[in-house]
Amino acid sequence: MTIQMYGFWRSIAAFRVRVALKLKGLPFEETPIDILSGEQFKPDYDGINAEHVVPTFIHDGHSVFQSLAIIEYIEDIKPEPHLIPADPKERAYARSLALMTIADAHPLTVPRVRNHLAKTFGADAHAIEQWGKHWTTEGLVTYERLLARRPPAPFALGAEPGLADICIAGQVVGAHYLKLDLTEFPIVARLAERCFALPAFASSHPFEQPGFKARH
Ligand SMILES: N[C@@H](CCC(=O)N[C@@H](CS)C(=O)NCC(=O)O)C(=O)O
Repeated sequence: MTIQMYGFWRSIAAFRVRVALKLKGLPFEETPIDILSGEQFKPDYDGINAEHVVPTFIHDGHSVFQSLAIIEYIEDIKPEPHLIPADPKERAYARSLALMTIADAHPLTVPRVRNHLAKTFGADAHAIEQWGKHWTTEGLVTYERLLARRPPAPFALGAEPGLADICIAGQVVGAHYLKLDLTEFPIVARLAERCFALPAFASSHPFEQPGFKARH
C-alpha cells in the first residue's frame, strides 16, 4: 500500500493525520503545500483538493480530505491499534471531543480567516494575534471543562491514545504557536504532556517538521 499526504508543517489538521498514521505504524510520504503563500489556491493543487486546504490523503491513488474523515478511513484500512472505540457511546464521545476542535475551535484560526480579517476589516498583525489567542484559549477552556467532568485515565478515553487525544493535542499545538501559558488548563496540559512523550506525537509536532526547521 502506498500512502501520500499533502500537508504543511504549520497545519494542525495535517498534524492530526500525521499522528494517526504514526500510531498505526503506516509509512507515508508528505508533500508540502505552502498554505501561507497561497499554494493551496494554485491550479495544480485545485486538481487534488477542491476545498483548497490541507491535508489531502492519497491511498493507492484514492483521495480523501478532511482530517476526521481521513483518520476514520485509516482506522478502516488498518484497525489495529484502535484509535476510535467500537462501543457506540464511547465512539460518539471520542468524535464529540474531536469535533470540538475540528469543527468549532480550530476553523476560527486558519489562514483564510486571518487573511479575511486583514483584507476586509483592516486587522493588523496584533489584532489578528489577539483573535487567535482568544479562540485558541476558548478551545482550551472548553477542553478543560470537558476533561474535568470525565478525567483522562490516563488518555481521554482510557488506557491508549486515540482520536480524541490527537485532536486535543492539536489544540495545544495552537497554544504553542501563540506561546499561551497552559497553567490555567492543568488537565489539558497533563494530557498533552502524556501525548507528546510518545514518539508518534512528538515527531509529528509542527516544530519538528523539515519545513519549520528550514525557516527557523
Ligand atoms: N476541517 C479541516 C480543516 C482543513 C483546514 O482548514 N486546513 C488548513 C490548515 S490547518 C488550511 O489548509 N488552510 C488553508 C487556508 O485557510 O487558506 C480538516 O480537519 O481537515
